[in-house]
Amino acid sequence: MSEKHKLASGARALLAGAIGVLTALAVTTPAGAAAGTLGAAAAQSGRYFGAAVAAGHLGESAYVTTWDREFNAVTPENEMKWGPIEPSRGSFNWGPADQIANHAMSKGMKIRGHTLVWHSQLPGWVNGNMSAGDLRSAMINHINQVMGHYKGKIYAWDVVNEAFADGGAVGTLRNSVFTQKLGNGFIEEAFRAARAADPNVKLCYNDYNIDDANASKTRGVYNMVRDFKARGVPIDCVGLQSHFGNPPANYRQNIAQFAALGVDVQITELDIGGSGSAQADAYRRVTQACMAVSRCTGITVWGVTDKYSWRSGDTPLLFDGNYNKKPAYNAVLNILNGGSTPPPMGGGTIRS
Ligand code: 9MR
Repeated sequence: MSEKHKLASGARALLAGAIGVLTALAVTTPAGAAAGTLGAAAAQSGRYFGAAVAAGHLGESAYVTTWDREFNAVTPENEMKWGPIEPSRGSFNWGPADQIANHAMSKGMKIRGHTLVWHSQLPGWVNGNMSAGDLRSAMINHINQVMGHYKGKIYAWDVVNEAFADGGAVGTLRNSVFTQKLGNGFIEEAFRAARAADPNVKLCYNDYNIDDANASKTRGVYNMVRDFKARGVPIDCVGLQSHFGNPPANYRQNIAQFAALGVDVQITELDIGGSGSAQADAYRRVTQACMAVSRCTGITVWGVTDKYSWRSGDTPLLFDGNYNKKPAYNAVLNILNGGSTPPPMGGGTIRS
């Protein structure tokens, strides 16, 4: 090889090395470098950042593009609920839920399964005319079939959703067909059935208005989780839905107190009404609270864009109706990237 050729091949090797390094940097995003999307930023601390997605909007390219670009997790907004997925007994409508799940898997996203046992969005055939035995076998079959269909594909299931009452003494459950027929033990029965159906998925209890560390509804759920842990009833996580006006001042302490029981905490349906810097500030405090507790494993916002939110009049999400990033988006991204503006620890109201 001539000197000139040696030089040229040396330069090529250097260049290849440099490209290799650059590629590695681009793929792994080293600590300290800011990631440009919510999912990538959350992944730096081993967390996910998800959105609730509805199959009915998947034909809208800006919707899917925003989902794919920004989020590394998804919760089907309605498609896995008992009514939509088992509209008549033993006959399952997998199509819309599969559409979301297949898309998510093709992008390597985590999927939160929502939800197996909930008093709302039940099919008409689940009702008070059933005997206790019949309702029990319908519930267990539902858990087996749905968890079986998605075995190996789901990160965490909301096994039971919104079982606690908003008022009454600590620990009071909401009156439902489940409490009426099966008694308060239906929650435990559902969790035991879920563990048997799939031992490898995280099993969550999910609810709203359990964000204030001292609220009586929160105490009820806390006591249940502590009791489940003490008696070996399977439970792996608590979902704080977090449909806010404002996060309570003790939100971080609340996350920490659940985590201390030996469960993960996930923020599962976050949306915060408002706009501009006030909304950005509230989102920042929520994100900081999760980042402060190692067992807070991820955040899901309850929709991609304000225009399709269940409370769209409150403009509660991170992207406006035209998929523009809002100030709240930048606030969340900054905190996920390790930004540390101290939060004003003001109080606030909780949306019911
Ligand atoms: O966002 C969901 C909306 O499209 C449905 O009409 C509604 C039906 O009850 O459920 C909404 O999602 C709820 C979630 O499943 C459970 N927590 C409260 C959410 C907002 O109502």
